[in-house]
Amino acid sequence: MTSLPKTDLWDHAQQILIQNDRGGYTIPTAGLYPYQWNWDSAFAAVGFAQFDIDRAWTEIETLFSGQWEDGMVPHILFHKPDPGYYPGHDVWGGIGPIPSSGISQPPVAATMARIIFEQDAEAGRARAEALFPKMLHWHRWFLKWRLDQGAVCVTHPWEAGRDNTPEWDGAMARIDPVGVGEYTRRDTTHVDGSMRPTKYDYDRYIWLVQMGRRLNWDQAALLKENPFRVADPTMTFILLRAHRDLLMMGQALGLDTGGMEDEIALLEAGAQSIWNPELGSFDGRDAHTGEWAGCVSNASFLNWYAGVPSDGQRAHLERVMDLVPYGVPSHDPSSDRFDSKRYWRGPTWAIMNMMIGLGLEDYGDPLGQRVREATRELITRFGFAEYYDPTDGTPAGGKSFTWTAAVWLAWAGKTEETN
Ligand code: 9WN
Repeated sequence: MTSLPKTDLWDHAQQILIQNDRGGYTIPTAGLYPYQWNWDSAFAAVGFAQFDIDRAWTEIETLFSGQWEDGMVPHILFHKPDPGYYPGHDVWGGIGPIPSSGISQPPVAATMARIIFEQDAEAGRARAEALFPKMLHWHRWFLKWRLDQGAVCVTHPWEAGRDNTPEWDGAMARIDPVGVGEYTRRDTTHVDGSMRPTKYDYDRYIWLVQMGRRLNWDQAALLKENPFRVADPTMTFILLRAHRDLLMMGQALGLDTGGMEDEIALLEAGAQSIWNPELGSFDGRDAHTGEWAGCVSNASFLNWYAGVPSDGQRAHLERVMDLVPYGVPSHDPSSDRFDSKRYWRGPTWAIMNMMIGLGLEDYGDPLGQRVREATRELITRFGFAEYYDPTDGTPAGGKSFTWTAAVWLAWAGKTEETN
């Protein structure tokens, strides 16, 4: 495998975004993921902002065109039917203005919007102003329905965007997917099954979707019935960071930001509530049983991104980075649940690295630079894959992947001089 010159990589990354553009929204990759995904779009936007600022805003605007009346922004918008993906809108039965799923995804959008706004404060002012109340409504939907001790819970493994992380193993084991019926997966027709979640996982994913649909996605009813509710570092840290960024954007725009500081304080307390003292790490906590997941995952390292520094967490990060050449692994390589190829049970993901790295760089911590360089090397040597085996860099999952290209353009492909 030879290294590509950096200039070619820049062009290649741009081409991937342009090729995956479906007119106002970007698909993550052709074939495997033919729709608009929520957090993928937020990263796509910041990638577009590096060469087409107008298109960057449009990406986020299209995402919010699917916002539900209660404020929820779905994790998938099915703009045009596509038989290549399962489950589609016929299974989800989302109830918003655009056919959609019924769950959300980590709210990265306000953070990326703030970055774009800072680049485009004058021309982009009206667009930022129009997005602000929609983003606030969404954040408050999480605050209303998803808090446990101030930490943000996920109600489906897909909601965290880290589908099969070992953090969900305990909560998943309590689900008996009775009556789920026959269904045909499409993901394993696009990529090797050894890189994807198992049938055991999918039965539970689909069972949870069927339950949500039966309850017509009524959050109060789901709160009572849904057995899957885990206080999650991904959601907690990302919402905390997003709310800080939204507050700053609101202040810069002179908008009403009343109540936001208290909400930030609540989320800060929530972040402390997911510190597992035995593990000495931020961790998932089952909101029904109070049990810890016992996982040092790549989401555990989003604390700096959220403005929550921790020496103990830093020691874990150095440790896991020393264990594999191409970190940050999604699960601790010293754990017996580590699987270097299976999706969120080991592989390295560029977007997670970007958030971890940006957070550390905010604190002037040289470890941030180490994460950025590891990501740069990974992409330079192995291309724009969906994710990578952290033990040898093998590219895995979908190819020509939007968010990996966006990470290159907005962060990993930049040196300090080009920042
Ligand atoms: C389910 C699109 C999405 C990402 C998620 C990733 C994967 C979907 C799937 O792909 O999830 O949402 O079908 O596997 O886990 O983070 O947003 O790239």
